[in-house]
Amino acid sequence: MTIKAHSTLLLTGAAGGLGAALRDRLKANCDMLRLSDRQEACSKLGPAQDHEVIVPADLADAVQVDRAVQGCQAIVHMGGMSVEGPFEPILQANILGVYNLYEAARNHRVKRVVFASSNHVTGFYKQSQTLTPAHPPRPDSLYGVSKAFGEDLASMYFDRYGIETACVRIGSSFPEPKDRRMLASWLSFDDLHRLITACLTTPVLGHTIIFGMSDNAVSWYDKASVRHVGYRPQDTSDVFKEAVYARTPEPDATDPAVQYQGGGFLFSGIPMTAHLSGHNGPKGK
Ligand code: NAI
Ligand code: 15L
Repeated sequence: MTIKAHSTLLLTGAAGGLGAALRDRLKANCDMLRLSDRQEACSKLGPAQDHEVIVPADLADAVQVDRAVQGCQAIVHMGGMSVEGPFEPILQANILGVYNLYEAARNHRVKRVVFASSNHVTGFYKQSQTLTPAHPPRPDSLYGVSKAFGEDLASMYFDRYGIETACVRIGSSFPEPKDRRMLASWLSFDDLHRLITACLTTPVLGHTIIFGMSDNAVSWYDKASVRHVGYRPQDTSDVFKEAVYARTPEPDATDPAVQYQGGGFLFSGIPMTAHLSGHNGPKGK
């Protein structure tokens, strides 16, 4: 299968954790990989290597984003605030930022985007539930809301302008699961690349929502719902289970961070209030 579906591919958030993991892997998907991040973060990238060009851009700056997008055929959009925090930076990077990105994509006739959405779009579902993309969003944080906004914006740009997007609700993509929750949400870097490759190469993508996970034994998502793009995960968190159990305490089943899919994001950022009876917060809060 040819995976070099686009000659110039833009990777935003290139200096971040997933950007670093994808940098070498995505070179197989294009002739020229354009790496972008904020100016100050671009120093982490070092010099551009073969088949790379570095174009700094703050997502909140429409002119800079337009320049980064010009001449690209597809975008892997990893840039933005990746955790919960104050509203202003989320507004700038994730809401204004994703709008600027799609406006630039429209302006330069980019055909396809892989958007790093997040499991926190549906973080207020219980871990006992199995979700499909048809479940409505239940964001657990301002961060989750900003990702839901990006998904809806992508839908509008598909319906109005035909720009195809895979909104990949990434679970927890790290070298290995850090805790028991991540045994369900883990996505290996290789599977992330497999999933992005599938989204970039499938003949018809449309606007689609995909839960991005490895083939973990425990899953909160219907595994069949990712098959339409041709993604077949090859890794599993199961190989880490014993080690994770050994180094982490028995979870408190009454703790909402254990009951809900969003885990600790339920209690980060804006305060949880008493009206959420039954959501009493972690012990001591
Ligand atoms: P990260 O925080 O390591 O990287 C994000 C990058 O975006 C950083 O290099 C940062 O400088 C850049 N960025 C932030 N604000 C920006 C702005 N205004 N303009 C330009 N660039 C800006 O995050 P990570 O882990 O690499 O995640 C990448 C993407 O995947 C993020 O969008 C995150 O929300 C999403 N995601 C990641 C998950 C994970 O497990 N790593 C899980 C779910 C979603
Ligand atoms: C995310 O959306 C974050 O970007 C990442 O840092 C992890 O915290 C992940 O979700 C998670 O839920 O584990």
